[in-house]
Amino acid sequence: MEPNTVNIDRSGAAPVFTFADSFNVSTYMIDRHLDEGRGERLAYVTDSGQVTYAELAARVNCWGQALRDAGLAPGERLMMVVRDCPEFVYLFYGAIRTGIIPVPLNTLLRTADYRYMFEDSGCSAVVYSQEFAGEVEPALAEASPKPAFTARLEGPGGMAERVPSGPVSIETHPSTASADCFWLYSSGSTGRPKGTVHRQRDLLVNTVLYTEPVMDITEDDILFSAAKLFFAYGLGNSMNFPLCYGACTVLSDERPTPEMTFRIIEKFRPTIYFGVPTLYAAQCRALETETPDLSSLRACISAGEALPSPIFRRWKEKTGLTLIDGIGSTEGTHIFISNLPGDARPGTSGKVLPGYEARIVDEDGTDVAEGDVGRLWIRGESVAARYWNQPERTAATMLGDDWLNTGDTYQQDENGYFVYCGRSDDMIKVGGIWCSPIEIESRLIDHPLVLEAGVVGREDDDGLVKPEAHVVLKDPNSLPPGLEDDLLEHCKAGLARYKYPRWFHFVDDLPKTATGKIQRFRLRAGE
Ligand code: 3UK
Repeated sequence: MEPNTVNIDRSGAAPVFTFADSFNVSTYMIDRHLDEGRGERLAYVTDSGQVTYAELAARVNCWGQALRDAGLAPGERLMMVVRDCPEFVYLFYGAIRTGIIPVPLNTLLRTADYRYMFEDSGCSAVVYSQEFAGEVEPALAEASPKPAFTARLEGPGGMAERVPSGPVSIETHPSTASADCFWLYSSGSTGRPKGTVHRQRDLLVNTVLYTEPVMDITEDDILFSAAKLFFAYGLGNSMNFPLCYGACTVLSDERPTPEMTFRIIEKFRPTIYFGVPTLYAAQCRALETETPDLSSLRACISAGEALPSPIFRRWKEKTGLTLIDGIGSTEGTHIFISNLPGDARPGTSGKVLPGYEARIVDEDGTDVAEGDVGRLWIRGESVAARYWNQPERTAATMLGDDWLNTGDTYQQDENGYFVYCGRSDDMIKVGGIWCSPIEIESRLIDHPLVLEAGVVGREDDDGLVKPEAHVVLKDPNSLPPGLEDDLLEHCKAGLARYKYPRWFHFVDDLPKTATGKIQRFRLRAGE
């Protein structure tokens, strides 16, 4: 086989992938479109401009060259704290082109989070959008050791200025389908985030296995994801899915709100839209008084947290469109269990996509009886290889033979649809983004009047989970007026914005184990 090619046999029940011995995924996702005559078609559109596939391919080479010129070598990590813009894609694929490992980071994090990730990854470079300088630059100042190369994306001396302007021809770094390609950081309930190491093949395999049965993207589609590129969900939606089929993507760095999404949909007329349940709920509320033109949409996807069936119904009522809920994860690359158009069952995550396998098991890893609740394991060729430098957590999650312990509990209903029953750890998903209860509790305990705190997820009126805090005061006999507002401000100031508790309860003590660990399951049960 020609280097950097893949043969995808779609004749059987599930696609079968055969990769060339030498395989770098950037050729398939970027340059192939020129060979297939799509050079003049649009790859990206934004409020300020557009990029064709020919321009995209040229810029990926230029940005790859700029990374090389900055002294980065194959295998070294490039941390990206970058807003949604075409340069994100130039950096990501420019790095892969040259064998550098791109690591997109959540742009909503705080200095301490960034410092940890810069140190943990042993990265050689950090590139960041200037709007995140306030959190990233102090992290760089504190980090030890320091990355050798740092640059803002925009502005004087920024990365965009270092990129050669003329066409460059650059050798594609020889890699293999199972070699390290990119990382994403994934949060855990205990301990710090984990660098999740993905292979060259993962993003391509996942794109084919998920999107072909669910939305069958063609080069005539226009995609729009409210979830940003830094999130594994958005990374597929706005980058790997369209680039796999030569489709067009709308990018915006604006905060996703109902108004923003409606404006973008009316202006750019996307055919496929990706959101999270929290946003769909807000959009449904906005649709009670507004009537935006959503007629361009043919598919609406939901993921990141469980989709409550009332929101599925409201969206259908208001727009006539069926929400397609599917469960994916950073470790799985993207969605592996999904509903299908024409076969969407509200209140479930759907069925296993062909090419993936799923098991629901008990604590010993034995399959539970049909219909029983257990832990969800999935298997497929897009599952991450390992966590960076965390052999114990790798062993507990990547079980070998491409099996992944998702950390979720599920059961199958009588028709085989997978029904989400919560996490098997204490982690909370808020608007599709992780919150560790321990992190929120630690912040609360930092307050001078707080003795201890227990945080759990609780459903709001829409059935969406938000953090709820149970707080024990140092002086249980005095509850100063305004303390709740004070704690709220304290949390908002010290945590990523979405992590603040929506409810506070002042209690005399917290349920604990004999060894003093908070029993969050008892708090959840309302004890
Ligand atoms: C939860 C869901 C119920 C579940 C993601 C789509 O969310 C993504 O990745 P993360 O690593 O989190 C994974 C965890 O989130 N979850 C996600 N989707 C659903 N729970 N129903 C759902 N539909 O706990 C899972 O283990 O942040 C989502 C595509 C790519 C992704 N990375």
